[in-house]
Amino acid sequence: MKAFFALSCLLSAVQAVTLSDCPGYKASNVKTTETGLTADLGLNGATCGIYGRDLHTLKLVVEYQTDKRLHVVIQDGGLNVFQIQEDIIPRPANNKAKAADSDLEFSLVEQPFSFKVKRRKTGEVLFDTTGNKLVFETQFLHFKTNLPANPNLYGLGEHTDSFRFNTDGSYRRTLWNREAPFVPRKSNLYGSMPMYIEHRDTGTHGVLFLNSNGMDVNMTKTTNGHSLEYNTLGGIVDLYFFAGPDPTEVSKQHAEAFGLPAMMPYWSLGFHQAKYGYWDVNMLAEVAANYSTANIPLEVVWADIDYMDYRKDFTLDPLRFPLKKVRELVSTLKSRDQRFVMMLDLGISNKAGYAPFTRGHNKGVFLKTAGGSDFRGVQWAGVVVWPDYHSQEGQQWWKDEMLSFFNPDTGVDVDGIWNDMNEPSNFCPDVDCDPVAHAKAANAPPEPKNAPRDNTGRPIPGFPASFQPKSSKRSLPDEIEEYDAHIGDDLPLVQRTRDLVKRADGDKKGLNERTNYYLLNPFYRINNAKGDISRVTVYTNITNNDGTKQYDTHNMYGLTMTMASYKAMLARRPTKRPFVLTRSTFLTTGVWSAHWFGDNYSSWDDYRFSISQMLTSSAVHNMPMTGSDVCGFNGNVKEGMCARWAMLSAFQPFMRNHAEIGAPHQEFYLWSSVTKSAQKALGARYRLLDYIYTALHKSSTTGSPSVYPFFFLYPQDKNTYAIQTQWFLGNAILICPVVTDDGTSVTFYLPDDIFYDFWTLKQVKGEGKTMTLNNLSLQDIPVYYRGGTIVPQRSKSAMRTASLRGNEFTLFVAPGKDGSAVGSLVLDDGESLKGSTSDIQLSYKDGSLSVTGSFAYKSGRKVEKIVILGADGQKNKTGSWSLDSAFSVSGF
Ligand code: MIG
Repeated sequence: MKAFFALSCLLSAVQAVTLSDCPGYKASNVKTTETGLTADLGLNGATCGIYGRDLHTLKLVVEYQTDKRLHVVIQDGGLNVFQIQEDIIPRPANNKAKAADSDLEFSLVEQPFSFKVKRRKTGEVLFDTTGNKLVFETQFLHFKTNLPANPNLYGLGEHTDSFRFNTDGSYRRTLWNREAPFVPRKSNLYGSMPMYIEHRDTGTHGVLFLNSNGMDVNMTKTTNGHSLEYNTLGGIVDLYFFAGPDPTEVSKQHAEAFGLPAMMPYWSLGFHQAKYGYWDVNMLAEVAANYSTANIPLEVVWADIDYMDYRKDFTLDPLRFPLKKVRELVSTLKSRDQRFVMMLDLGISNKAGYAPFTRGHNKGVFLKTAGGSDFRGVQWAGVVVWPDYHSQEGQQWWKDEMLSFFNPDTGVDVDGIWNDMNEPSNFCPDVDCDPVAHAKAANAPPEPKNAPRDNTGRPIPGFPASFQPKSSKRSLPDEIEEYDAHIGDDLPLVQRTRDLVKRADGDKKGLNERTNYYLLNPFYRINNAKGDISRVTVYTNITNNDGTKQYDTHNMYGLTMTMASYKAMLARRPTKRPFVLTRSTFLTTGVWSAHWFGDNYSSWDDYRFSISQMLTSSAVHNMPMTGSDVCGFNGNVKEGMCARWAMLSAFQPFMRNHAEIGAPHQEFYLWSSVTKSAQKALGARYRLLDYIYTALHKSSTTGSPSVYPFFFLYPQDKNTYAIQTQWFLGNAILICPVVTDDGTSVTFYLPDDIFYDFWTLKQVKGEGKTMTLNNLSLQDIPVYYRGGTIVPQRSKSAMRTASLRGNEFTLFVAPGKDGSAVGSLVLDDGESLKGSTSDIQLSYKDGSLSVTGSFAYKSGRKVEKIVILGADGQKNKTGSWSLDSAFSVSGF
């Protein structure tokens, strides 16, 4: 008997279950109402058991939440399976639209259960699980939709693959946040965005999968189409369909449901400079002064972890960044109309005597092991513990520490916060890693150097005496020793043997089976580039304060840190817009912060990815304020590349030059060609600053993108669907940078429409084909006004955004094919959360310009020139038209 039992186990172990063996569910008790539908889904005794225990009884809930938004949920009957906490991602209200009024239509087949989402009017199928059985297990969820052949799909970030997914063979996206230096291709990166849009010439729709569990999304060619398959490590089926049909409408519907992006302060659109390895406070002053000397606008100076005492958050290195002098730096920057942003890492040192740790520990705000002790890992501060933002106390502790360290009267009066390492990244790689031994082996944290580094000996104009050099010698070697606790990227995957014995029953019992072992080693393995899901991060068996597991919430760690930082910044300056920059992201991150794409490389590939990443982020993921590290973070940038990158990045929403500690300095002023490129590009950027600001304002009030992919504006033109090296900043300015390695020419697409060269103002007729420009110097970047738009600009640029705000405006009118044009301009004080706003509409037709709208904010600014672009040159009028009220000008 024993032998027989063992044998049968063995047999079932070798007979691998495949997804097609799974029975699927049967729908019963289908109840249709005017505004939705409910049904029971059951396995009726059958099992699949492919990667765990099946849940036998599920509930389907379908809600026509608005005319344009459909919500489809499949959850366990007992509601024991993890669902994203409502305080992290509040759910959209169900406005209970009538099914009959909805643009979308849900239908189902009872057995095996499948469903379709169609466009009601045309019957066009958008999502269709026919023939693909649902699998819903304790640690595995599988569903799959059939798509047309070669679909145009975008999103499912964060990735450095093509903007439009490759449909040649099979393509996989894995969503599991991880530190991803060098932003590798075909890999999971720092953020997870289970949201895609699909574009067809008949319309665009969006599908948001509200699920934070690790997952693989596979796109595969089928006999007559494609399929998109979700395999997750858990959670429920929670789908939001956005009907569009215009692509911009999808963005707006996404934001309407899950939150409008945070409005950025005006100053944050200025140019930012950072470097890992700004070794002391003098160096920050020196960099700021050098920018002034070089006549390149610099708005914000950033301090990386260099400022910290032994890399501990909420501390200053007493020798290199003494408080008194940092305060002096901040007040000097302020007097120069410049700003200061500082980094906060996630991991908190647990060193005895480190007060933020002691306070947090006493309040119990750190993640705990099952035994109740603080769970430890390794980050820049050495052995660290992990703030648990899933508790009120955790958030309160974070806020208190920020309020006290960044206290303007006694601490550092910072303007913005930079959140790093929040994937979370743990240098202690495996579950048997001993953090103490590991931190020791990695020699973490590094000893600060014995003495403050002196500066170069050149005077630092504009900074107080204490910043001026005392000797002409540097007191430290130029080589800065690197603390490298990173572990190799390519460690082999640990092979494990598993018995794939079929499991008979699930539900509550199965959930209880999510034991320590299975939380670390789920049967289904996602394609995490780091291997096991707990590698190089907080272990997935750790329980959060609210009882949820890191297994389920891992992908939201960065989001919770960002929310907490936003709230703390708000508490510091309750009337001002917080500025937070985060590395790790999840759905809704844009509601709180700006985002950069992590540790790219000074390569032409990465230069090009900076465009596609920005497009995905702005147009699909509801994060309008993004930008890659300008000139590349890792590696040694060459002059020509940095010049091109300066030009390109001036037309992305967030513009920050940043480099790695081991990389040579790459401030724009270090090369004469880059200086010239930066001066020209920043001149244009600052003149356009209010236009960019207006685009971001529209994002934060309507959900429209800040950066438009080509097809958003030409949805019928198939040539535009894959374009990823050109973009529209706002909806009026087209950028076509040089994108070939060390190139001096660019071949780019212009649709059948009217354009005007931004630099020469000459009309260019697009013909629905590519054109090539040659002999482009390092200061040349083709930029065009799109016909049909009006672009308000400051007549003159400035070295600071504060002085820019005093400059008057010129309106550039770019008539479209029908001779008319429209635009808008938002004016406010640039920093208040709730202040008066002027939302000004500009329109031009038949030789007359009219300026209307609301004028609640009194800027005192005027339009001093109106330029009407045309085929035969421009028509100009100069005058003095106040922007504090409506006006019109005719006779052009
Ligand atoms: O493990 O703080 O992406 O911007 O300069 C590297 C040092 C830690 C990674 C960030 C980068 C930052 C660096 N950080």
